[in-house]
Amino acid sequence: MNFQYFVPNIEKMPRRKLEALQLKKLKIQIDRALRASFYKERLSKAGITSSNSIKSLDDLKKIPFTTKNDLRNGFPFGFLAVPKEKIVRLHASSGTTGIPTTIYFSREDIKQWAHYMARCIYGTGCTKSDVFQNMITYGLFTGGLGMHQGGEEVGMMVIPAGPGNTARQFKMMQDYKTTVLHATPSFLLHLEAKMKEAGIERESLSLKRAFAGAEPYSEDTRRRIEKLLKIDVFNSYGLSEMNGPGVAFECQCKDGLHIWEDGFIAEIVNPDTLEPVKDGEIGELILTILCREATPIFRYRTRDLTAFYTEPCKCGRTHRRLHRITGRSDDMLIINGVNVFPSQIEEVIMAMKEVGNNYLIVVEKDGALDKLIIKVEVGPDIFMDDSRPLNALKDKIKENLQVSISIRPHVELHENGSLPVTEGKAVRVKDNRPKDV
Ligand code: DLL
Repeated sequence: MNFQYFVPNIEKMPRRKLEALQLKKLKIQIDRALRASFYKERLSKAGITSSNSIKSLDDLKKIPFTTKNDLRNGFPFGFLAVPKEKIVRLHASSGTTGIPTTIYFSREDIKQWAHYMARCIYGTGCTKSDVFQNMITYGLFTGGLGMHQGGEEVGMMVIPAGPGNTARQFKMMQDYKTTVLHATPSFLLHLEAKMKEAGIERESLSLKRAFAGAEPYSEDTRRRIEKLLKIDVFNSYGLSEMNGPGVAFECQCKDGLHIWEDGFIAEIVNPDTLEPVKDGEIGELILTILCREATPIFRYRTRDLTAFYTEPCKCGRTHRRLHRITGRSDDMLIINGVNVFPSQIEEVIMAMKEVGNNYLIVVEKDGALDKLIIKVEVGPDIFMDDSRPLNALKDKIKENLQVSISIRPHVELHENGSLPVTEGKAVRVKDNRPKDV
């Protein structure tokens, strides 16, 4: 196979040199972070008052982990390490408390992000001759703009399609002769089903590849999409706290995701003891970003479970590979690529006085897509035989939830006291999606 490299001298850098580069960049990040109020306090407490306190990569361990809660507590500007005038963009994701985790970018940060993203895209075999239909959400979510700017950096023609409306997506694929797609794996499967329904011949399209990420999926799902759509599918991993997509990506070998170690320091720890696991063992991924000046973050607890590969990759890249994410160490649900914490749903439902004390969150597959169903008990004063107030209540629950979690769920109302009550810890979530990861 003829492997493609965007920057071969970095992508194939000997490990010793790569680690020296990481140390150099880590020291720069420390000096930057000391300008942010959150880290000024956190680092000083850990005895780190300047980059001189960091002598080796091992010294990173002196810094405590950073959590999503820390980011919220630092909202809105506690993590900001540059003057506000240097910020050119922000991205944010919602969370358990309604306080968004917000990441700020300088002009240089956006350039860096586009660069890492371009490496990912080029490494799958794409070139400037490709036509890239970006079918993921734009806006505060990082998937749209993140991938978009990477595609432009490679020189591909980027179609900022956004998600949904499959008929329009097919039209664009035909009109512009799209060769590369980006979507969640569930949307790619949905697309295939719609293609059949619409009677579109696969041969009328020019598709070659797709990038699929933002939610967990199995090797079987990848194969299924590849077979049905007759394309190569590459796994793409990232999270908004670490820019978004562009953290780790599969190369042409499609065997594990290379994590760009000149841009990120990756550790994998046992989520209970927080001690490092051996290479090859599954644990929680911890990430430190080295390629962003405006919002430095050290040792972020991603909650994603994965393992390092022990063998080097056939492609010759020296940056280590991660196994496909196998799950999370917290209760976050990912529904059609959107992150949802059960506590967000609870907060909305329990704030409504017409609602009773019990509810159940059910997630199912509806074709290829995920379906969120909220079963809610009505309050004791509401009668189940009067449909008008019931319908109004259903709509109100849907609307309030849409505002909070960006998903309009299906809502089922149940008589007061009729939903099952478990002894001991309440079971509030039933995730009925097949566990094939
Ligand atoms: O999902 C960024 C992204 C956009 C990645 C487009 C890839 C493609 P968040 O909304 O902050 O950011 O969600 C991050 O999604 O911690 C994982 O739990 C999950 N996730 C992302 N990619 C994958 C993947 C974006 N390839 C959270 N496999 C992460 C499994 C993934 N889970």
